[in-house]
Amino acid sequence: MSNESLANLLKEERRFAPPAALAASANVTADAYGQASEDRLAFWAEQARRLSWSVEPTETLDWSNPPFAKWFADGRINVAYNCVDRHVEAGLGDRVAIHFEGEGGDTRTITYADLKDEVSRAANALLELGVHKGDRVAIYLPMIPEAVVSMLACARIGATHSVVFGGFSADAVASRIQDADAKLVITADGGHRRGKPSALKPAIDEALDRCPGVEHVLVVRRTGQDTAFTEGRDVWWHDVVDRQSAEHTPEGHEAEHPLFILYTSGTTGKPKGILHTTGGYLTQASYTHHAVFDLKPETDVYWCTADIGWVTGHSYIVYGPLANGATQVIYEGTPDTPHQGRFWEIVQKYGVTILYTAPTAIRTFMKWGDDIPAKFDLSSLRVLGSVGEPINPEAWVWYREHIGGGRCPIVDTWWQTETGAIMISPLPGVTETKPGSAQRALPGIAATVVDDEAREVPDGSGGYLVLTEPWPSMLRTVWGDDQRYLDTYWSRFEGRYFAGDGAKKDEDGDIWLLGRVDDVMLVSGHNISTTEVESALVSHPAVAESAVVGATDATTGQAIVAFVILRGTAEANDDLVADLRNHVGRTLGPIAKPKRILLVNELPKTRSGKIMRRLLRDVAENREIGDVTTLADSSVMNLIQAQLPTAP
Ligand code: 6R9
Repeated sequence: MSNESLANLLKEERRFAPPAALAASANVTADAYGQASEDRLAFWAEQARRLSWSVEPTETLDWSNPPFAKWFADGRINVAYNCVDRHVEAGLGDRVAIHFEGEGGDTRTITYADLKDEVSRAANALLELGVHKGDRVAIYLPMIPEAVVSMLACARIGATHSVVFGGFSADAVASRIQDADAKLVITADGGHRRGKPSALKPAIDEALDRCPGVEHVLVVRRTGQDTAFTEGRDVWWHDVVDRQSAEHTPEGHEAEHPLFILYTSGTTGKPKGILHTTGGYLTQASYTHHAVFDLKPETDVYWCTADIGWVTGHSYIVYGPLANGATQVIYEGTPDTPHQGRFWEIVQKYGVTILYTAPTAIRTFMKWGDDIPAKFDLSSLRVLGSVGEPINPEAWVWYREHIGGGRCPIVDTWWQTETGAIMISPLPGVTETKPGSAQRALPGIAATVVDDEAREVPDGSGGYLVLTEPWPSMLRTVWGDDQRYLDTYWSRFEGRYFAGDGAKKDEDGDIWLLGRVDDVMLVSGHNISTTEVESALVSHPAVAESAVVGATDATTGQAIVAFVILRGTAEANDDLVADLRNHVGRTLGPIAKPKRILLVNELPKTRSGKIMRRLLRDVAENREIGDVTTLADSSVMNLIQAQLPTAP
């Protein structure tokens, strides 16, 4: 990807300085960069001291057997104690930890004292069900407080959790349970989605036919729908957890004890079980949450809209915010139930000050129209975050104006399941932000962009994103498959972590993410990133969202095919399509003009909102559609195909 086209395409010149008041009282100032670069390990050792250890570590990093890292290896720590008990012991038991908002409007207010009792009861219940330190527990739950409680209960007793998205099929669940060899499954009768109860337990019943290692299923009653029970195996949460003692003494676990496994699908092959451990993970999850969101736990109300089944839910709903004593909102449902202003109603109701969401959601809100958020009081907001995909500059500016009232800094946070915590992001009180760029590695993190030969590219050029130093919350391996860990992440470039993302550095050295390298297109010998063509399309006033793929083409190698969703007000016709092609040509240059533009109402997305371009490539190349099991809604592909004209 040494081509000039990557570097030169998008010109984004808007700049936004941090608000003066925020800068003046920011948790982290520009000094942190200097301090960390002077002595990176001392910097992380200091961040580890933000936590309470039962045995303070004297070692920071053991990198004697790279790339198998050990952080804080001689320390002992209990993650649940750090997320719950220590706040209660500090006299903050009455502080709200979770404002839970059910989709149907039912609510629960859970203080840190309540959470401590509930996590302790659940920990005692796990022990009674025969779960011991080192065992694996699969969690398949909707977005309800019991999901948080279950994860913390596992962490408390040293059981390793594997959370599986509540939308995955029985097959996907079964393969993950088998791979992790889980002993217990925690699930619910169902959850509320789009105004209806949606069953979960039947998928577990089906999966468990193939998982003989599972001894018990602990079932939360959420919807009250009819639920089949297998005698001797299945037990209700309210029967087993509620009668337990609220006393449980947390033991300090080894810093490298496995905290969780989280499966990431990748594009091919069986899902990889990404393994995270205890002390380093919590250190970086907690520090980055404090630094990137500028959390003031006494006054902020934080809301991360991610699902718990995504790494974002692990690090920025459960571990980071709770370790920092945050008050947060957890919402069960979808953004348009019962109406398209639901998110803004929640921000207004709870006075949310920090909002962390995904570009896919922001583009959906753009499509629904500016008038919807305008009906609500969003003046409590002060910091806005984005995660999951590159955010198109136009969506960034829309987020800033229509949600942030033009006053909130936006932190575009780049990271992965594998990195465990945020790696590249602006700091809200420090960075002059640029729409569409994640900008700079955080203090203590080393990232750069290299070419095919592993040479660092000069400013103004593109290539592959790599991480050049180990970091505390890095994955430790692929569960049960060290070789796959080496092959996937550490063999492309000697001694450097290969993230699999394309990126460029601008003239200031700031980093722009360009999407997965698998998605980069090669058109007449030019590398063109799908992200940049998509951003050019989204910068047209008629476009809400787009997905771009390269389809095999006899003359140009690949041809650009764009799938476009229009904004609510735009009218679809041939003139508009011609105008969109020309708009891309004007913005990026003639080489980037899509050969075909297809107007659609939906795009295929994973449960964390990432566009699955692979499936669109199948459509564009008139092939049979590939594996759709990780789609949020597997019917989307039928809808798209039904809408399309037959290909020329
Ligand atoms: C946290 C998370 C990781 C992949 C990553 C990249 C994309 C995430 C991004 C971003 C551009 C950002 N990604 N954040 N791309 N800008 N701010 O999403 O983890 O689900 O494992 O996905 O998501 O392609 O490599 P995960």
